[in-house]
Amino acid sequence: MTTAQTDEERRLGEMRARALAELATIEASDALEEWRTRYLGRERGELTSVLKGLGKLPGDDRKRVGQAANEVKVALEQALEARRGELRQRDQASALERERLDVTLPGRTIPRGHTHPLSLVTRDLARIFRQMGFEVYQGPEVETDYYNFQALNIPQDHPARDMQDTFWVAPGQILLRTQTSPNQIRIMEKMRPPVRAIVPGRVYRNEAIDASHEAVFHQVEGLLIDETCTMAELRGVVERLARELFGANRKVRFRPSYFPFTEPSAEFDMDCINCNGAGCRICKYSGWLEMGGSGMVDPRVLRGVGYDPSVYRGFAFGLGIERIAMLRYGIDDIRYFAGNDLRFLRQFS
Ligand code: FA5
Repeated sequence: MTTAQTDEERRLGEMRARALAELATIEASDALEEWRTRYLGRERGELTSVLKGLGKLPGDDRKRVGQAANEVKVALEQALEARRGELRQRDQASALERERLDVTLPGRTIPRGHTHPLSLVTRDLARIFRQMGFEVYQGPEVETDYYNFQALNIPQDHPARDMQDTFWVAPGQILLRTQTSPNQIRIMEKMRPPVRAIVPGRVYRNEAIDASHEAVFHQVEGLLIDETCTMAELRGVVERLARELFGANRKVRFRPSYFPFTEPSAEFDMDCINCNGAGCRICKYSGWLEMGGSGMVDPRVLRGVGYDPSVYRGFAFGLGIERIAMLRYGIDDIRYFAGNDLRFLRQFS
């Protein structure tokens, strides 16, 4: 038996059609939520208001309308979920499209760094000295007057200070080290003999800069202390260094010199790598290239660090690393090293 549709049933049918049509046009998730509240919301949803009115209907109608309302509710809920799924998929697809990677594009190459020529030479020096049993140490670039000068037998007002015009941090007390020699003292204070140490590092002098002088440059300090130790051994070490760096036939010569912390003192030269001693522009026609300063550690310096000079003796030397790098790579101006010109730096690896 068919029963005539109640007003409520007609209203439900119309609402369902309207709600579904609206849903199909919704594009954003906040609009979906608004749609849900409007039709299915517990407080003021249109469907809820039909359900709330059921109590007023006569028994038969109440059951039919109740069923119909439930069907509409289920249909709307399912349609809502389906639309939500569609929108989610669409959003994901457009995100993929936006973030698409074109793997056929060539990658961006990361430029490779180069080892600085001074680092290359320092590394070589460390290797050569390690082979001779020396250990490599480091010391501070900001030094006290005591370590840089006084403990090295250079008291205040000593004329030797004039040769190393200084950058002071606290005048008379703290300075940028002018040489790596303060590490002789630092090492002897910490170690008991035998000592075999080298200390490479940066040093600072208030210099007039030219093609062979920088205000910031590098030295390597060497120190050997033992019960027996002679200048012949110093010569052997320097000769081996020159030959490892510049070839097996290199000759070395010692010239008497003066340093307050060594006695006797000597500067050492190597025969010119360009002309083999004949004389050329590079060696200023002398046949020799200056390598560094050296000498037997002064007994006063040994006593100052608590070593007994009647038991221990030793030698020390200091070389300029830039000068070695210039000879090795044929560089004619020291200012290239800190000039930051990539055309220069890229030649080394
Ligand atoms: C010294 O600095 C002593 N400390 C060396 C020494 C150590 C002697 C241990 C005895 C015992 P000198 O001032 O000569 O000495 O410098 C040593 C080397 O540093 C020089 O032979 C030179 O190669 C380098 N050098 C000196 N001044 C400069 C500069 N302005 N620019 C670049 N290299 C420099």
